[in-house]
Amino acid sequence: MQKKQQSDKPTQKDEQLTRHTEDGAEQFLTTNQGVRINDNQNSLKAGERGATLMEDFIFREKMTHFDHERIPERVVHARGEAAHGYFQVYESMAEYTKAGFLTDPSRITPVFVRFSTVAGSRGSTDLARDVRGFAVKFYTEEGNYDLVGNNIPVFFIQDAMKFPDFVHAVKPEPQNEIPQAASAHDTFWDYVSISPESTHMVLWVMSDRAIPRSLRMMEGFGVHTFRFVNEAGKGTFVKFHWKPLLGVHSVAWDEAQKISGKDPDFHRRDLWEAIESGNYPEWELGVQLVPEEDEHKFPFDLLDPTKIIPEEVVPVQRIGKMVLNRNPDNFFAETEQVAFHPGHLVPGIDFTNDPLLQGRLFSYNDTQLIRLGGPNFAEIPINRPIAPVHNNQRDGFMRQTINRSPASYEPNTVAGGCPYQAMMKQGGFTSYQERVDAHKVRGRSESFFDHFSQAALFFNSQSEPEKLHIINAFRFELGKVSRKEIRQRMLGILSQVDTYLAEKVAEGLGMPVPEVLEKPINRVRPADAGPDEYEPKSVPQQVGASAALSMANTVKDSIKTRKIAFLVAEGVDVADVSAMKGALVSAGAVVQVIAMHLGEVSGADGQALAVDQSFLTAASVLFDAVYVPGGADSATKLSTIPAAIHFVNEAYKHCKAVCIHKDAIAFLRKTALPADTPAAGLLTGNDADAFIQAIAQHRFWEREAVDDIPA
Ligand code: HDD
Repeated sequence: MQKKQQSDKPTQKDEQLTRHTEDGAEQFLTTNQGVRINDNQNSLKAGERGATLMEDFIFREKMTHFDHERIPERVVHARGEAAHGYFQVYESMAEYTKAGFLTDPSRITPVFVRFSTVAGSRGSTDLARDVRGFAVKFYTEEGNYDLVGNNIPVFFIQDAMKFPDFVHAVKPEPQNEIPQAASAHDTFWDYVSISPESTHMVLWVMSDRAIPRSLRMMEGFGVHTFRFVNEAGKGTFVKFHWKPLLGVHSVAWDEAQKISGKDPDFHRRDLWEAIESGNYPEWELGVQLVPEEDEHKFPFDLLDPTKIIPEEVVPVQRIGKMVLNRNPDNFFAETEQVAFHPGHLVPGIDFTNDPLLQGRLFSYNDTQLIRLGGPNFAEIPINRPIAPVHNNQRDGFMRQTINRSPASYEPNTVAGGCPYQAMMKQGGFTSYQERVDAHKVRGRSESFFDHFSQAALFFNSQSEPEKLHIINAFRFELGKVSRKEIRQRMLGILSQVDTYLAEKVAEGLGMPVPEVLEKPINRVRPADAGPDEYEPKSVPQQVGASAALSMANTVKDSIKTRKIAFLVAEGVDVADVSAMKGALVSAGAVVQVIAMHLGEVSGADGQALAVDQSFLTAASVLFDAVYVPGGADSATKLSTIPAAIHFVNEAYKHCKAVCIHKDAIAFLRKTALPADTPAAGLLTGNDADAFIQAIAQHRFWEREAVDDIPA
């Protein structure tokens, strides 16, 4: 049951951060030592035309700081954006976990969430075909808990040992650092074509999930199976999900590529603007719970991060809501310096032995040491817990805390034994007492060896347009691969997933599907087997298709925050513009008026209409729908503007809702849109309700069946 959420009251974390902020308003400019600066334009010189003096401490301080402003970008997930907010659980989950933020419905837990792409550098485009990072830091009363997930529920590899190789393969190639933020190159496809365990994830990455319409419209997943632990010490397996209240929506691939040029900050801007305008992004936290006794009841291993538990098999229970309601004050201080780590745990949640998760537990802390410059990064304001910190860790670069105690060791008597260890009942963290009885081996369980069944489950669950997009994505990506043998091997892998998929991709590549599957060079093997004894297995899954895997079944009941372009020229019917705009805005959409030039256009009745953007700065790919309002003169003028015709053609090609007032039928005839036959999502008239309903559908993908729009 959903409970009323809290307001915009500052959280405890907001208040803590405020103590570290400054804004310089009404203040003098000073050095870092607080000395007021009298001239910030000129260095100190030996004479007006003379050399700069070494003693110019003001110049030296300013320049030295500047020279040291950059820190290493994240080795993966370098490009990101973040926001503050809060989380609240609907009802106590105490039956399964003792985590305070999941058991007390009255608790407002502050969060900081960073979204990211994986492969690109800090300055790369938002619309890369890529996985999106979805990292949530919960500042709980018992310490920080980080849920460091992605928008795709599985991963490329099963063991963290493979992560550096995988990342080297997907990153730009080492000889020339090409391509930026793209997997469409030889080394990525070389790697995955010989690593069958990547197949399921590759299917997801070739799907529209990898090109979201908005960060606010994507799901999040913890990926691994984690463990809840209740007060009695009983464990329950748990998979985490974030379900966006606006539904899961994506753009078209042609559109994504164009957005990358028109506005490479598209997702970052969208998130920022939504929060600034009070349209706070919201997700429900979902959990799939599996009793420990059921661990082996699945046709896959719960510890294998390349597998999902279909929602039809274990339903997702929605247990709470997260709202993002505040943009950061400073990108570097907050978004860049935030340090996530799957090992940031609180009592009530624990790990499993998923070998990918186990390796992550080492990597994240290690990477922060180089990225943030030393072991005191937890003292950076954005990383500080709201729970008090007391321990005997001391010193190191940039230490902030002034520890007063005479003892920096424990046990001690000189400080009265403080700080004390906490017993379990006092909130002390104790690891889940899993029984382990095994040999030490370097190898993998055979229960991880089914690499294709869930890839097939994913493909079978897609709607026809989604399948087409996957096929086209493979054609695009493999089309950029220069080595024929890599394309060939990949077709072999696809033939193990779905014959139709392999054949359609092969057709696009002008190559046959190989009749005999070349044995993948997969070095994954059971500990006691030789390299040649490995064979992927195929295990029947519990369901053949899962509705939750298709975006066709997502929420389509709202046009909140959707951006609608109104194309106008002199002579436009201003009353019609106002009526349509009024209806769309009341339904939560954002309307922008686009004309040949900025300023104003005069309407048919002489009334002036303000213009938001010209055709020079606006592009159809930055909008969700288009309206061409009434006013015969305006429509006639638009018919002579190639940019206006292109705008509508392109919006239509990308399957968006298009509404053309009946006064503008002549303009419609100038476009490549069908003027005389009905087409899905193409409305003629000015019926606002019908237009709103069409926009809410997000896209009319069925239009792609007729690919005759030159845009
Ligand atoms: Fe990772 C960053 C998510 C596997 C090693 N990872 C990073 C971020 C996200 C993820 C969202 C960005 C955090 C931020 O915004 O600062 N990573 C995942 C998921 C994985 C995964 C969902 C699989 C389920 N990662 C993974 C493995 C390793 C790493 C197997 C290494 C063993 N990941 C890192 C890292 C990064 C990182 C190198 C780079 C920057 C950072 O940690 O802080 O340590």
